[in-house]
Amino acid sequence: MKSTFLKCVLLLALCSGAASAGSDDEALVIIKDFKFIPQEITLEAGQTLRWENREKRQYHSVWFQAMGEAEPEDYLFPEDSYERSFDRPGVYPYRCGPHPEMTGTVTVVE
Ligand SMILES: [Cu+2]
Repeated sequence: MKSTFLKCVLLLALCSGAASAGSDDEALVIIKDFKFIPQEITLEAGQTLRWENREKRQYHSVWFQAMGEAEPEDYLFPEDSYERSFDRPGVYPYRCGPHPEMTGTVTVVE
């Protein structure tokens, strides 16, 4: 009797964990006050990350310079967003084009 109850609790815990991971499929980075928030984010391979500019006026960009990519010509103005998915595990640092002091890191795990 008691062990059945325990199994149910365990199952519930497992299911709710899986459900929240599933519904949280799109990860989000907010750009505000010249910062990427959170500055470091961890994704699972295949997940999509979305950056949203929530400044009042300031534009920014998301530039994976360390990956050898060209600086994006399209800036993210307030209320703009940018999405990118990451298929391979690794550590991907990025920066803002116009503001070199604005940096962030995407870590992708299996
Ligand atoms: Cu910026």
